[in-house]
Amino acid sequence: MFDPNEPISVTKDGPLLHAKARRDGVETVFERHQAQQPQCGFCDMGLSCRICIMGPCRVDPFGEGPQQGVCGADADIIVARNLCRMIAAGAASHSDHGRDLVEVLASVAAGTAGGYKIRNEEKLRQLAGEYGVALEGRSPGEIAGALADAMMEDYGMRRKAITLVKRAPEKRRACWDAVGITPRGIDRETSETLHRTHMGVDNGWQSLLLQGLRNALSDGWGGSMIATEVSDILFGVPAPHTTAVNAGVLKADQVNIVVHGHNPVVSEMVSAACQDPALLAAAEAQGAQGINLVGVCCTGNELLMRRGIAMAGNHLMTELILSTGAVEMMIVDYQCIMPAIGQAAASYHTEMISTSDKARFPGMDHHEFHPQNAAELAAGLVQRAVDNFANRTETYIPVTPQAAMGGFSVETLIGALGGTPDPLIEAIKAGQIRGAVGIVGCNNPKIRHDYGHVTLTRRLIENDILVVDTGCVSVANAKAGYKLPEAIEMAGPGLKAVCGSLGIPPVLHLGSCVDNVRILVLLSALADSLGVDLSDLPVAGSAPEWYSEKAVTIGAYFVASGVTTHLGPMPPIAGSMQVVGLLTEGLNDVVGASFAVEPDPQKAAVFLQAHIEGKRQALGLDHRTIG
Ligand code: BF8
Ligand code: SF4
Repeated sequence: MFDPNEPISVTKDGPLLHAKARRDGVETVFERHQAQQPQCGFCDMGLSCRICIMGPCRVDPFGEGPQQGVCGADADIIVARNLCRMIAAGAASHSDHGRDLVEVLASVAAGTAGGYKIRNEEKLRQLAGEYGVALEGRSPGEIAGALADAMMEDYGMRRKAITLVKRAPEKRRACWDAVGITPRGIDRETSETLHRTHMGVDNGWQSLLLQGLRNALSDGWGGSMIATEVSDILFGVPAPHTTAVNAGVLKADQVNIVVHGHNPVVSEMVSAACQDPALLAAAEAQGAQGINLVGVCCTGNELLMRRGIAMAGNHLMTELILSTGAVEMMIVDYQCIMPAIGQAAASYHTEMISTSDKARFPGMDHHEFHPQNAAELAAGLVQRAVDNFANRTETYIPVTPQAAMGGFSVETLIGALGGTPDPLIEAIKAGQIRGAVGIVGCNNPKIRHDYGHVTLTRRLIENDILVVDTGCVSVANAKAGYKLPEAIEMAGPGLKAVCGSLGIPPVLHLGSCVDNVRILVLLSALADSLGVDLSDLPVAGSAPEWYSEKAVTIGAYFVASGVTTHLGPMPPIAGSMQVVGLLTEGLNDVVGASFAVEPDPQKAAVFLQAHIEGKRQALGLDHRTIG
């Protein structure tokens, strides 16, 4: 476990701002984590159940106490049910985010969405084609309306399979059909998981876990994919940008506004308002040199990907950046926003604003964004942030920003390769690039902040493995300097040569957590070009510091898609060796991939390398012996 006597983070800004927060008497996630020790061992192993009120129950892992809950559920059933409920919650979160975007798309089509518009007609037409929407003689608005309707049907129960599973290689779809885990409807799978895990429904731990995989697939190839694609239609397809990261992106002489959360529906409107000449003039009248919008967490990633907007930090930095005293306003939507953050802000002049009808927080002012009022509301909030500049006292911004390159969509990546994935495939076949790993997910105070991400990434690129990242990992790696074209100097010779010739860094930022679907689409293009299944590719996933239910779902849809995935923290399944066995071994025979758990990123790098070399060998490519 994390040692409280060591610095909380491998970053420079983290420990400095943590010390400042402590001087200011602000309690953070690190102190609260410490105060929770020791955490419950039953829960940690997945052996406690509070699904019904005959309980709560727990199973004794040492075999001395009860081995069944009041209803008779044993360790295997309890562990499997708990894990499936985590997957359902993660899928619901991403997919509900996707639903919000579909609603904005429908409002744009109806002409009731204020400042939103279709920014990328090409993507609109492409998606509409995939959904079988007629294009002939229709305006973009009409196509958008029909597409939104068709996407809404994916959420329901009218289809045998959600539409975008068609994007997966044929062999993968055949595998899902054979196992019976092709997702039918996005909400349907989440709802069925909750049904099956109710007391007295599905008590087969294997059949429960298969439903968990189907539910996860309904997110990866459904709700999250819709979230990403509709965001691209409404806000543009990301293209590479140079930007800046770490707490140093806050500016002592400007009005600083931070957006936090996940849905670009809010942050894009705030971004537009920050460029309003009248508001910029108001800022100047307050003595500020401008309005500086920065992001944290995934809504920041969305802005960085499309607009090159700077990122102040990831999950464990969200409270700490407030201790700079330089934030006039933080505007949040939903997911990963700690309920304590309003309390941290109360020690400073920072105004905290919540915006979603489904997410309230203590210590925040609530101003609900809807497509109809978003532009006006965003402008009003930015004005309020400008006015708050006058209340600022001293600021403490102890670092200078780190430059980074972000904004790699599948479209721009394949564009950079000359319009086809073939050059990447050739580099893999030739062994210059051994394979690729998608490193994704969160921070977790159980692990030194960003240590898992940057250590694993460094080891992989040194060994000629291309890294793509999303979510909070992407900020960690950007802060470490891995996202500049010059970072090829840290890479092995083959990766250095390939990235050098393309002018790209060895670590590519693919976006927010819903954007993990970009990885699925990219891998499908590679698999189709090679004529193989996703599980044959020399690739893997990893979540070295994951904390959230969404991350469990992402890991599960990666594995169900054939991508073996490493986890840093152990999921709460150790109470059932049957469940552990199925997830870490047995799934190889079912979906051609499995989970691996290894908290030490150095050892995880060796495991991932060995996995990639094993896949190379199976493909008949040159391979190395690892470990
Ligand atoms: O969706 S990586 S801590 S911010 S859950 Fe959250 Fe994890 Fe960060 Fe984004 Ni994803
Ligand atoms: Fe206990 Fe069974 Fe109820 Fe769970 S579902 S709380 S194990 S009685």
